Amino acid sequence: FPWKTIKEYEEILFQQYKGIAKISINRPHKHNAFTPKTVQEMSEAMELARQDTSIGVVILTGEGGKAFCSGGDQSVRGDGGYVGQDLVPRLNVLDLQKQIRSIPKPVVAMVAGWAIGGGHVLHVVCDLSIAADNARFGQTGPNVGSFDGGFGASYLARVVGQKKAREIWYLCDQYDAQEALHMGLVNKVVPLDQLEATTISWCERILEKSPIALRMLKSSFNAELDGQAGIQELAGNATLLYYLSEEAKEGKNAFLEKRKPDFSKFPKFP
Ligand code: 2NE
Repeated sequence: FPWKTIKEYEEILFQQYKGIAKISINRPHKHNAFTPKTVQEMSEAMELARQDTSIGVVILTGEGGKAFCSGGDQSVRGDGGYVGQDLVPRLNVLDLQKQIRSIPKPVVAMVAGWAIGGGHVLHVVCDLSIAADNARFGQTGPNVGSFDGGFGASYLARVVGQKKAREIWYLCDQYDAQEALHMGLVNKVVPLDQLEATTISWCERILEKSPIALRMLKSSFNAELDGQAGIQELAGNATLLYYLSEEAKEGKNAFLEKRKPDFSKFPKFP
């Protein structure tokens, strides 16, 4: 596919094809483990994809065909988090998880090879996951002295159920693509050589749909789980729709024209 680079980064690729943005971790020598810098770059790219009105869907993936992401880079894990060039320990991947969930456009995980640890959680929080037949899924936290009790636990349990989520975390087993499909952890499994074509075809079908309907649906799915923050997202979309109406414009225009607003012509719907 003729991907065009949107912006050059050191640890990720950020590309566009039609209305699809692709954010790809580019550290295949470490199975795409992330450092604070990787996450900071992904976070910036996700924000750019959010702000770009020509982009309707985002693919999250990893380069090399052998790994989606193997979680936090253990070689830069220090006391209190993962240590970047500024020597400050961070767990900034948690902010990226929230961004993936709140960007008002579908995010599709395109998973080849390992989706492990914090890398597994990244695909879990995506709207959809398409897996290659070589994909392998699992958590490792209790093996390596870590855990993700946020979306990595509670949202995983919403996806696969409480018993399975507890098994995934307590045993740290690895599951193949068919097992992942069976437990509802991924939407589709395809041969590795068809992974990108299938993912793009799904994205193209999404791009044919009404962007506001998709945005409302995403925030509605989130609102059910995310409490006050989820309601804020959904309500923000209601405000967006209201601003588009003549009724809301009457309020703004009246203020600017220094007159009393006349809302009498607007229906009081049952
Ligand atoms: C993924 C797995 C099972 C693959 O095994 P294998 O045998 O296929 O590959 P190998 O040889 O282990 O990995 C290839 C290279 O990538 C590095 C390895 O060290 C190796 O490098 P060399 O020895 O060739 O130099 N590598 C792989 N994953 C890495 C990592 N996460 N950090 C640094 N280097 C890594 C196997 O590689 C594996 O188990 N990897 C570790 C998975 C893991 O435990 N991740 C961290 C979980 S904790 C987390 O991500 C987290 C959290 O719990 C909470 C908040 C935020 C993050």
